[in-house]
Amino acid sequence: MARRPKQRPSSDNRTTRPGSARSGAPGSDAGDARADAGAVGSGPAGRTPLKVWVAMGSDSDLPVMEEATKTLHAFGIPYEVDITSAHRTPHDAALLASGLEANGFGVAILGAGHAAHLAGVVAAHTTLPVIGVPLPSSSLQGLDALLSTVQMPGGVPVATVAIGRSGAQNAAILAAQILAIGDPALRARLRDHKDQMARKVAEKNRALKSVPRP
Ligand code: C2R
Repeated sequence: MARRPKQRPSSDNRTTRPGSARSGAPGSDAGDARADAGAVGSGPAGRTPLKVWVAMGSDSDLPVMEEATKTLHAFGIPYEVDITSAHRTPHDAALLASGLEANGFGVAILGAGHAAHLAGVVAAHTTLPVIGVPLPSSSLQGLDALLSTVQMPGGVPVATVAIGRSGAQNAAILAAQILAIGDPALRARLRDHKDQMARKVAEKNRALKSVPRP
């Protein structure tokens, strides 16, 4: 049984990269929204903002999971990234999951492909909300990962998003929405993000209508 660490354990395969709460990703919608909303990463009044843990089963998952870290960064949400595996480093994965709450995390995002058990195992070791991103790394294009992530038995929820990049992006937005419950500044950035998306669609519609059609 994994011990609950007081401090976050260090691990050989950890690629920790604390997200900066003070810089937005250039060119991203959320980054623009964040800039518009003013105060960045301030969190609920007087409190250190909770971090998001982004972990994945392999370094081969990183290109897709970067969609999540980019989005968190753009919203000014601090995060850390790890590679850990319920299959290949079971003790490490359990230890990291058990220590999340004590180490200042508020939400966990787990990406895995193939028979994806990582999110479920993390959910077994924490009471924090866990979001699973099924990844299309196998010959089944993520259908295997989708089913093994979403089909959790009763009592141990994993909020499962779409397969691949859009899922990784939505996992970050969902994490932001969870954290925004206690953070009005973050809620304002999410609102701006939605407004910006709506403006873009309206622009595209105007462009479509400006082209004469037979
Ligand atoms: P490699 O590319 O390292 O062979 O990994 C990873 O998420 C990756 O998509 C192939 C795939 O195996 C997945 N993996 C899991 C778990 N650990 C690794 N599904 C797990 O614990 O669930």
